[in-house]
Amino acid sequence: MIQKVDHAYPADELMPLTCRGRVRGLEPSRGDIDDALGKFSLTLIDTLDTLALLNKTVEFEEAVRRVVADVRLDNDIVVSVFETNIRVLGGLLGGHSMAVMLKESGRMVWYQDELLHMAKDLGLRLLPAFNTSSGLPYPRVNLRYGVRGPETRTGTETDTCTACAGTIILEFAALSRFTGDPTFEAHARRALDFLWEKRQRNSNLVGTTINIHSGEWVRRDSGVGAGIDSYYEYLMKAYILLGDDRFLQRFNTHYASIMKYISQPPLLLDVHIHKPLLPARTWMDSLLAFFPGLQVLKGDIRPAIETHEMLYQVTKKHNFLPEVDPLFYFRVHWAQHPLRPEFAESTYFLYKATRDPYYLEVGRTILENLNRFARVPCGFAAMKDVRTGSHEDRMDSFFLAEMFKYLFLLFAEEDDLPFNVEDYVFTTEAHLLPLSLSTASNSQAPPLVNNMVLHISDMAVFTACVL
Ligand code: DMJ
Repeated sequence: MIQKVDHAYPADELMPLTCRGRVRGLEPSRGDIDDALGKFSLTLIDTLDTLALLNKTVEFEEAVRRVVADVRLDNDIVVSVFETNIRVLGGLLGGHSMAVMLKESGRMVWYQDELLHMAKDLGLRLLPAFNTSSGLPYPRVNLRYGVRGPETRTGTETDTCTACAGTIILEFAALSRFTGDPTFEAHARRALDFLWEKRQRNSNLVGTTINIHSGEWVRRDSGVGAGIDSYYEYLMKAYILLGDDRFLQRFNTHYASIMKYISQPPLLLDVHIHKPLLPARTWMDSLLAFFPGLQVLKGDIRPAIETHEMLYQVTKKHNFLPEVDPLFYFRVHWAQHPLRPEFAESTYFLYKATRDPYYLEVGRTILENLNRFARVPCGFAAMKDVRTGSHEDRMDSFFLAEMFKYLFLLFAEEDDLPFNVEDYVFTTEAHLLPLSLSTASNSQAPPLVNNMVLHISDMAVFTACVL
């Protein structure tokens, strides 16, 4: 089913209830969510490396040909810098990594780095967003006109979320190292340096949104979910991919504060950055479900197991993981659920680290619930309300990019995989970037202090020792 292009192509997303493509401007606006849609066949690009991982080599090759032939990146359209970076730039780079790997094994001999050229074109279109005195990117950019085009909204915006500004380094560093052009990595490093400087110095926490000109925190609540999540993820993974100790030190400093103030095992509850003992809210958003997976990478398995187990109980109660109020018996706070993959992601990483078959059981529950409650004739539909089981005509591209990938990986035997996944780092959108990039030259980057790469299997050994 995965590579059928019967209903939506070349639209950005499939509308699984009406079996049509979602074309921005032709459907009623959904506000910010639509900023992921740039009329660039988003889902196809986001799914490229999933196809390769699932051994769908013929379909992957066909999909690459389509992307190269059909996709335009110069549309007069305003897109989210964050979403375009993680889904489209990441998708092109993950696809490029897979195509190179296949070419080395004698397949796709026609491939001449076309996806990488497209990635560079897209990277150049995102760069105008970084033209601020702080180096933090504007949240949106017009693919054709940058931030100063006919669409004035982009260049007058003042705020962005911490994750939006801090989730650039993996894709931009990979782009720099694949192409030999250091500009991209330098911009991403500058944004990360600025965020680090602006951390609240007593709590060592960051807020949820920041003024991109003054560097003032606009929202001073702090958690590990929406608005901040992948900033922490990218500090850790930037260390893994680039081997630069400073990213690990920053991650560890933040992590100690998270465990001191935000973590109340098994819960993770937001606090104020200036008064970190003061709760900022009582409900938990579903994006924080990625955090146990990040804790596995850190090697802190016990709290990962505890939080994951709590999330599993919530999933069993509501069939999915909506936003819930833990202080009120995990009652639903916000009932919508766009089939987010974070819980499956953490389940995979915990299984990888512990090899405990319990996590396969968890994976089966996720799979059964998807098939039972979300599967519709043309795909998988987002839940409008997990309490009633009603659907939305929506299937976000991350469903194929992440959910499929992590569930496949969870159940795959080594022989099922076309390559060793431990040679790659997973971006926040689960795109695969080769760890060999850590030694690729980038003349602007500071010298590597420590080029050690941590594999999940090393973590498992470590875990076995601490449990
Ligand atoms: C994905 O696009 C990425 O994982 C991102 O970091 C936030 N979450 C969505 C899916 O929920």
